[in-house]
Amino acid sequence: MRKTPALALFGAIAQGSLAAAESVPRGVGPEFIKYYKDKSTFTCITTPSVTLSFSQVNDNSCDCPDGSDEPGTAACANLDSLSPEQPLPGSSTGTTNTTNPLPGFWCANAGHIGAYVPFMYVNDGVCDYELCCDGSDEFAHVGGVQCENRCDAIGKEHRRLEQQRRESKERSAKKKQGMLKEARQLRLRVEARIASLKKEIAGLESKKLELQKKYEDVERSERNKVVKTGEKGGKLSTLVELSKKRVSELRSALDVVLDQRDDLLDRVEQLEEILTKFKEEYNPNFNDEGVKAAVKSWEDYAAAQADEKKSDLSDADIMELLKEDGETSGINWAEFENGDDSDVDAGFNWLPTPARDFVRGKVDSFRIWAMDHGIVADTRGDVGESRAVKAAREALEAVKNDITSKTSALEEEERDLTKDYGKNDIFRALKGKCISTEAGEYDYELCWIDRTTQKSKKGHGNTNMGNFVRIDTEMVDEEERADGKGLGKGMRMVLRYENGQGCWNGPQRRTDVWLACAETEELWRVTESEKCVYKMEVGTPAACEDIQEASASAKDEL
Ligand code: MAN
Repeated sequence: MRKTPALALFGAIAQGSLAAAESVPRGVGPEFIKYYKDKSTFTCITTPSVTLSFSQVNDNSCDCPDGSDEPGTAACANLDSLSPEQPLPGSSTGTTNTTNPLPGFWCANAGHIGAYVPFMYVNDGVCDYELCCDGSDEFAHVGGVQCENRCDAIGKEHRRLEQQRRESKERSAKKKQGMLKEARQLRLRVEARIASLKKEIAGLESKKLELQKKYEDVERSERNKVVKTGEKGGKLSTLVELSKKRVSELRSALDVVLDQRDDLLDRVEQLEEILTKFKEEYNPNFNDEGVKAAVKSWEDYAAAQADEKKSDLSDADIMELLKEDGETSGINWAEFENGDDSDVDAGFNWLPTPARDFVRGKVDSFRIWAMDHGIVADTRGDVGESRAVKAAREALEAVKNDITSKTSALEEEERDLTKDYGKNDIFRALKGKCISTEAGEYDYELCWIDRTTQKSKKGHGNTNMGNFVRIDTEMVDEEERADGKGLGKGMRMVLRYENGQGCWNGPQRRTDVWLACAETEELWRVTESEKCVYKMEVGTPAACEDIQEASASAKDEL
């Protein structure tokens, strides 16, 4: 069977039953019948100055300069627009520029679809069933050729395939609808994540301010402690424990000593009374030197006692010292034990709270100033960070880290929203998915909106063939493939993947991914059109027409 010429003459013309009518000369297509109505004369279609007798129509002799008098023979095939270019000796025009207004020999193909056959195929002894399933182009049976009418079978098969194609188109369009829905949901999810990240970051920012202040306060307060708070059972708690015990022992001892003092004071008093009485009642006329010396010593003692300054410590003071420690007296040990310990606090326990805070502030500032000016030892870095400062700092850092990671997640999501995912975001539904095929010594992989990869089957590692940059559209004009796995004709989306691995002595690899409609994602074939420039042909429902678009373009074709 002859190969179909590039310009297929399948007309989008309704079945040519009229052309088959007896009154119409053989080979006239429906839209040209009007030129052949007059049965006495025939006027050449594009050269109306030439009029012939109607008997010259289809007389196998090319009489019209435009060949329109031979719609049903190959006599004017040399004027066929499909004929190879040639100087035509003896041609009435003498040029190849004349074109036959008739597109070819009309084959009515009843039961299938009428079509034009190039004039040069008429009576050439070959059945051209692809164009002329009714075999009418071989009416002269040249060389005994008999072309039976196969239109019933061919028409049936054609309709079956058409039906199949239509159903597949519908399924693909439905899949596409599903993808669009998924893409919409994915976009909404990204938007929701952005909104919630923004909210979380705002919350974290105010928490950060709080924690920053808290950290500064704690650090400031901790800097001023004489003894830094250590771990449980560390220096301060041991010191507090020992001090408390020691103070309690000293208080008990003071109590005992106080009792002993009172006893001794009683006895001194008794003795002084005895000696006073002795001094008053002794007889100075007895010249007893021993008695005289004793009285003199007593008088000196009494005089010295009179001159001696009384102790500053009153009994009331001593009683105050003997009171148990607590919030309102002595040392408030609980403050130290609870970790809320400040050396200055202990000293100012007796002050009312506002006054104590004021004094504490002043002392703090002074101490820091003194440390800064080297007047007192700077203990800030010596002991290391206290537990309270560490906890405050770590809490602050945790929030800062959280803000950093959430901000970069937010930026990532915002970038994603501005990315080109194609019309109606359709490729969002394919994000993160990959398809592959093998060809020669490689496996090839396409990861949607990400990258293309060439993988050596011999274990030589993977080669990046390009990273996704954008979506373009380009025109293609390719023969339909029988299995439908081809680009066909029309505008097609092309996904550009660029800046892949450098080619030895050449550019960076890149891939053009051409898309055509298919029911499922499939990488049909990969070719390397020039060194390190790859072409992938891919089927996907994303490239299908929508149901409405499909029916609109079908109408256009009619
Ligand atoms: C490898 C493959 C080929 C490519 C050459 C270029 O063999 O990536 O596709 O043409 O490198 O050197």
